[in-house]
Amino acid sequence: MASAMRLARRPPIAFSLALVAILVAPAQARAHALLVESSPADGAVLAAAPPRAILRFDSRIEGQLARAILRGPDGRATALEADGSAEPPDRVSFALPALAPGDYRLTYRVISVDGHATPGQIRFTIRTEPVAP
Ligand SMILES: [Cu+2]
Repeated sequence: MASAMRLARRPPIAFSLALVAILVAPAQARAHALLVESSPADGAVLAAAPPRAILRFDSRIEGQLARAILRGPDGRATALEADGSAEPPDRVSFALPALAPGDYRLTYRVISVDGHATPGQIRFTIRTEPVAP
């Protein structure tokens, strides 16, 4: 009786494999098209408005399918156009409109070549220009 209960408590191999698959899957899902760097960098405080935002990933992305939305200090959301078929395949750039000083949040979504989507965001601040003495 006691040995039968011990046997019943031992997890079946299929269950163990399923558990391993569950533990490993999220790591694999994160393993592609991670943002490596951006310009502006996340959290950057800039003295002047940048003409474009550039995102670089750790793998190739489908540049044509990249999307981004910029929210500025007025709260308005502006859809940005991904530009640059000439970009290296691991990056995408977005032309920015003329930006007033303030806090900005760029929300992006890119598709890696294996079809997985990577969403994310970067924040940056354009300083108010100092008054000339
Ligand atoms: Cu993938």
